[in-house]
Amino acid sequence: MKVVALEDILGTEHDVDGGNWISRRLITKKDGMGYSVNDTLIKAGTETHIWYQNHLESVYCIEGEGEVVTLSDNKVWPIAKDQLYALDKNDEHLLRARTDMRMVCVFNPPLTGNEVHDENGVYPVDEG
Ligand code: 9YT
Repeated sequence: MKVVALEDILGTEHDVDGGNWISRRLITKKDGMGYSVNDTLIKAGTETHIWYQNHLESVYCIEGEGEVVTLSDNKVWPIAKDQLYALDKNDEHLLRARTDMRMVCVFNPPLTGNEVHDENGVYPVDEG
């Protein structure tokens, strides 16, 4: 059993600034859970290209609103507080934040904790 407090993550290497977003990595690979959990803030007015080719991600919005555009079909998915979207097909997408958004993000396989997107919006495979 363990308890992780957000305040203990702030200012550490697991408090990652991705530009359009700030991701606080609460549970990472080293915790041995088989998934990772982030508390992520998305900045109002931003659009982020994301394509997690190596991870499945569920994203639960607990504050704010915006939309996701899936690029395979150009479908627009409005997202608001208390809604979760699951990128169950490694979907390439745009994330647009109309307001500041706060998201709980779960990744399988787990993030090591320090990842930022590459130029294609991808996190690398962890070979470790
Ligand atoms: C919601 C989303 O995918 N934002 C990008 C950051 C990423 N989810 C993270 O590492 O927290």
